[in-house]
Amino acid sequence: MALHSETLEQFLSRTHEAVPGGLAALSFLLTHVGLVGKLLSRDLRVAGLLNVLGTTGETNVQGETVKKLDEIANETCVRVFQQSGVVCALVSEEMEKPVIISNERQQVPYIVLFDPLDGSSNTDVNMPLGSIFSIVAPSRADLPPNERDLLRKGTDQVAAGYLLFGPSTMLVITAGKGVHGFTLDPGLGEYLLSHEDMKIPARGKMYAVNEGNYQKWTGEMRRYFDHLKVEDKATGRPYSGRYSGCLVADVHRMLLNGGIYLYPGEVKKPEGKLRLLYEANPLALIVEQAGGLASTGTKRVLDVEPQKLHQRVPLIIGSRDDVREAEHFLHGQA
Ligand code: AFP
Repeated sequence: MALHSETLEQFLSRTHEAVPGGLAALSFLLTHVGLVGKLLSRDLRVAGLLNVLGTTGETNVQGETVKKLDEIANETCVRVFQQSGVVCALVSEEMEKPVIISNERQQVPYIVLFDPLDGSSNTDVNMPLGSIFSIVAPSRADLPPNERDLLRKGTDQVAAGYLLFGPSTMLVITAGKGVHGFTLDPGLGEYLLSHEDMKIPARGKMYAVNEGNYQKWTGEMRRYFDHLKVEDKATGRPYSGRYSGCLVADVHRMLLNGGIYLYPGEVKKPEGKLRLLYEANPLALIVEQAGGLASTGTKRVLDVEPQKLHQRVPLIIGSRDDVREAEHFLHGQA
């Protein structure tokens, strides 16, 4: 099969060299995100044969059961980013405290906040999995990062990306100049540009939500969800339901086909389930860069001022018109 497209490295050097002073360090970091994808893809492809399925018997800072693959993915991320030489701190869903990386080199420009393995309930049943990455720059690259450097609004991100471990392994990234998708060619060991300048349709015909939570939702959320099921050809309703158990996989589908993913606040859990810093923010940046929206139901996700490292936030994300319509209901205006 001919090399029909650019590699990740070729694309980054072509698109970033135009930036005054270049973004060599950011490009270098993004290739390390790609390396994480190659390492995890290799492990996941044969997970059933490596005795890495099932749980470790531990629970993480979220109070969730830790799967063996959660731990392997986290260790892989920490090792790769520590060795990169361009990362001064790491925040992970799987680690209560941040890892501050002391570098003999003074100018260490980036902090990475990540969910090493999204969709853990899928690990043992060979369903899609993902990894999510948010990249911010510390206030000063010559001093160790402080808490203010870690608790950053989503608009402060310099880049974001996700890995999707599906039938193919994909890396989708944005550095503020559009969203670009790369597909891993395992034979070459290279990511090849397969989805340049991804744009999400203004409206879709699909929703991704855990309908089992219906009784826990607010009246406004139930009314929105019931609205999606009413027949109305002009607005493509009733929508189809697609829920994979992996946020990355569902958001990726929305990016390509349009639609909306919701993990809303509940009456007893208004903050929702998903984490702001390393799930909602990076995916919100990607979806907004592709022309979509990401809301907590009452405000733009990227404008939320973080208070705690592992804080949760309701997430309504996807096509522009779908998110706006959902907000209309959730504001109680419908
Ligand atoms: P896990 O990684 O703990 O499986 O959570 C996955 C996730 O964060 C997101 O990927 C899914 O969309 C959502 O949670 C599934 O949560 P429910 O099982 O409560 O629907």
